[in-house]
Amino acid sequence: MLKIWGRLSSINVQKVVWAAGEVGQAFERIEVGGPFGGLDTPEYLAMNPNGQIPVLQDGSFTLWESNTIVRYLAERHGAASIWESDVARRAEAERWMDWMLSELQPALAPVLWGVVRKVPGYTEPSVIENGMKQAEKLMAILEAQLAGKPFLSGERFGVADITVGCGAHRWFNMPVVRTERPAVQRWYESLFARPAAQAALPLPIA
Ligand SMILES: N[C@@H](CCC(=O)N[C@@H](CS)C(=O)NCC(=O)O)C(=O)O
Repeated sequence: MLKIWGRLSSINVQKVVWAAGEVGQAFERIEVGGPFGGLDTPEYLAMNPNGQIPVLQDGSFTLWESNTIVRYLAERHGAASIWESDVARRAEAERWMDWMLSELQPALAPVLWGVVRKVPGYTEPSVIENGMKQAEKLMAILEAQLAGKPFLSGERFGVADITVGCGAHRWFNMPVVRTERPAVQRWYESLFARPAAQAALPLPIA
């Protein structure tokens, strides 16, 4: 059985839990990180020297970096379902995964910290407004993409939908005023109807 290390309020853990569910792999999840601590022990640092979550253990194989774990689970256990064998189409999907890590997550994080987690230093309106401005810009890009395609991974659901879908879950469930994005909303609702998504994406977000 797979082992997934990390608290479920972490967006990066959510990606991995969702992917494991989509590829039909049973897993045990171990609560570490945030209020649970446990990331600075020699045993944990031997698994991930960054002292961060998530970590995946698949038998004797150990892996960190959430998007890489999603790719691994897809290729190792989900080739027929969420992985794309065509190189160009796969690159199109993977591009959205990298966009999530480098663009959308950094925009959403200060908003979550300010509005939901009330982290000191992030509650100033100007910090929240900057994050919202950047997030709206990115949501407009997503809207244009999803207006023409049912999924970010193309014609069928795949790894890009899992990773960016975790960002959309935060976006649609934070108490903020959002511009209407009908295509993003339709896509998010279709994702959240999936049992593996519901098992990975807690509500209310925290
Ligand atoms: N690039 C890493 C980032 C990992 C990361 O930032 N994890 C955060 C949670 S989302 C963490 O470990 N925070 C410390 C904690 O939860 O105590 C990945 O995608 O796996």
